[in-house]
Amino acid sequence: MKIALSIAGSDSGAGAGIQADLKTFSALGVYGCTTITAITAQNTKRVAEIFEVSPAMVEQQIRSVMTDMPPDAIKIGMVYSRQIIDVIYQSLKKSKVPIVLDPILAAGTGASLLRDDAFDPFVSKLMPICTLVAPNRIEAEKLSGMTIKTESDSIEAARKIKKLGAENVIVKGGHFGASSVTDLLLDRRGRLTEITNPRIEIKESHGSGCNFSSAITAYLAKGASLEDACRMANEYVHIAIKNAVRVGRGLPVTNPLSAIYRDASRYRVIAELQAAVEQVSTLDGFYKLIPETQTNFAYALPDATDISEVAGVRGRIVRIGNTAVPASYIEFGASRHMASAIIGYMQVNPAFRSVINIRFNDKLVNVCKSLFTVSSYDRSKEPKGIKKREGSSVSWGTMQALSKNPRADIIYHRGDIGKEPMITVFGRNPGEVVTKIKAILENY
Ligand code: PXL
Repeated sequence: MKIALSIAGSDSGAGAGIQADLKTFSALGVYGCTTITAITAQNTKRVAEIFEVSPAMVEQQIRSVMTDMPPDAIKIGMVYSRQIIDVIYQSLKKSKVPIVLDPILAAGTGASLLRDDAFDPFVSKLMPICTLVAPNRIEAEKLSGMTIKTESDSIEAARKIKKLGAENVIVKGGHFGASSVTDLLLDRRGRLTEITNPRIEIKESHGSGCNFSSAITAYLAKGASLEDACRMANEYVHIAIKNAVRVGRGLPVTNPLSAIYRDASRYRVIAELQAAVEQVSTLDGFYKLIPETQTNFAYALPDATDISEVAGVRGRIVRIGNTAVPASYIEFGASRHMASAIIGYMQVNPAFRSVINIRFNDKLVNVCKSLFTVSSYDRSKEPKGIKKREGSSVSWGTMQALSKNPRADIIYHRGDIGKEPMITVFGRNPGEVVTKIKAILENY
């Protein structure tokens, strides 16, 4: 396993600093080691106190790691004092692995995280030993000694910062207020690369800078090129900011683990649905329940609000003679109508995340009524505005039926001009839906 070392401060609120770095390293699959330079007492609103770790102890931590578990890349975050800068410089000046320097000057909530008398040694000692320095606009202004208002100012500042000794510079675009965020990378050969992402509409989030520099470090540890590492880190932080959490009353905190949670739930959703589609398709006589427009079976991610967050069968489960056959594979976004039904359902009851549609007839409705809680809606009563939006009819209808009976796990409608009548069977998960279908078939 590749190893990354973070030399940084501790944040008791765990949004930034060492805690953010460890979360990021772990999420990206590298083994994270740490050297703590200072302990901050802080929350999402403010830094209450800073305790400096002794330079000798900082040196010992670095040595302990380096002599036994040599890192593949190193990140330097909050360094706080000139004495600590000195021991970091002495410890790393002969290092052969990439060093990413995050020039932490102040916390997002305001407090200074670098003593005034440490700024000059920060520049003269740490910049020349780093592979990449990653300032935000405010830090780039301080390092370059110029005001940055436009993108060409950023380029000029990056050139000035490079002259201070940094091999490569990336000026982060987060603090510009434009509709997109462009990070500007100036590499060792003087080549400029722009990395752009849409801006996310949240005020400011605590930890994003630490997540970004530690993500670059993790990717470099895994052997990525500098440009690739910056691109992947940019995308990674974009997701972490998008999923920022309000855990305190101050700034929202970025969520660097959200990408792995998301991937894990996507995998579980696909695997469970795949198994259930196989089960339902091979149930004796299931083909008899398939309507003219065929069947789809959907399973939503927790908190899904969009069709792209609901998995379904691409091409539906189709009737071929006396068999039911999934036309293709399971895919997110594959089912429009059933995705829309479950999204509507989840707005009333988020615990139910799966749905299948079967044919409508009065006998089937009576079987359903004898086994489950059934409600219905009248598709011809749908307001015109909703009808026009593709796929939104079903979510409107589902919510109508639930407003009549919020406990309904089966909902039907009798169709409309050009619309086939339909029964939809809901469950907490696809397994539960299959159990219901089985019971319906046994009584049909
Ligand atoms: O976000 C910069 C930062 C880095 N390191 C520590 C911090 C902060 C911001 O608060 O506390 C320890």
